[in-house]
Amino acid sequence: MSKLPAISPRVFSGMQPTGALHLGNYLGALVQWVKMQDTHECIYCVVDMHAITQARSVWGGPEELRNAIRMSTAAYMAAGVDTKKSIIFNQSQVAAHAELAWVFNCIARMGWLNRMTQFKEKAGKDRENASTGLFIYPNLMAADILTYRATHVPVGEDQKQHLELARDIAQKFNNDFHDEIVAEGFADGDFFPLCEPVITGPATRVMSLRDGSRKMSKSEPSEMSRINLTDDADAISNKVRKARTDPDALPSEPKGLEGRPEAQNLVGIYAALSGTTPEAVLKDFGGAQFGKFKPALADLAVEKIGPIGAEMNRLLGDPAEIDRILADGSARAREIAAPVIDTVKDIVGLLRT
Ligand code: AQP
Repeated sequence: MSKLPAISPRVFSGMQPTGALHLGNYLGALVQWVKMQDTHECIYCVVDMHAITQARSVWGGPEELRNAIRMSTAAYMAAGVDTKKSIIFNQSQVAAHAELAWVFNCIARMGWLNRMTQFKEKAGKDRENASTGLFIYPNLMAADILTYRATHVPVGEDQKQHLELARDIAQKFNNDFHDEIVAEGFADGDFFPLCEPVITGPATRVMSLRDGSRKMSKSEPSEMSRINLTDDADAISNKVRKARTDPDALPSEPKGLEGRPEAQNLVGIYAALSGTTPEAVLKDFGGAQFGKFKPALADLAVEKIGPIGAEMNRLLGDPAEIDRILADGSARAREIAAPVIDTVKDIVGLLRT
């Protein structure tokens, strides 16, 4: 009989160390992560095993990966994740993620994975050449969450489909092993929770500054497409000033932004950074040209993002301390993960001697 406690509210989320975190990661997820610490037990992961599912040219190589793991850790902390309250660690340090992912590779169906739009986008036209890791990425993501039997997952809009898949995997595991789960002492047959996506950050889909139809992304080759959390004031201002726009003035209501993706994106960023709504922004800037709006947005972005970059640089000045924080977080995460993966092995029949 398992000694695991009943499922209780717990938050899990992660980001890939594929480069510097950007404004989209911040507004789509990090702001919400920080907020949820006040109400939930939170586990935040630097998902380094996910990073290597992409071509080496995307994540760089071993030295770049190590640096990016430390940089992501510093970004989480600089944005406000408190390591006394919450756990921060890197995925590869807790073997249970990979072990549970293998079980889920045998639970998830090919047809489910074939429908994942992120795989299609990341694999591009050359699907035959994509890594198998990229294809089964959502199974590992489900394992990340369910290793902790987490119930809430704060993410940006782009992760919605992967979270639906995580729910399907949890449900199929609970169904396939119903009798064994009950025999382990989980009377209702719910071993894994059906985790809830929390897609409520201030801007759940921030778009590229160069193309309003593409999301802001770490792996986009153009640096001008995104504001990195490490950018200094000059870089932030320059990127905002050069952001693509159309020639028209701003409308006085959000309805007037339809069909103007770049304008909509910049207004959305302004609203998110200032803690207001697009309506309120357009009340102030309706009728203004971008020549007036962009400098105001640049000042706001420097004011809000600049201090995060400065704090990251301070934290990165002591890499040994970052490694210590990750080691401590991994130990705490392993403690939660161990009885879960042991019980999964017992349920499935993977003999533990
Ligand atoms: N543009 C975005 N707007 C809002 N939220 C976003 N997120 C990512 N981009 C945006 C959210 O940030 C979290 C971490 O994402 P990730 O690192 O796991 O990978 P991703 O979603 O694939 O983000 P990137 O920046 O595009 O990374 P690469 O280029 O490495 O693939 C998630 O919660 C995501 O929703």
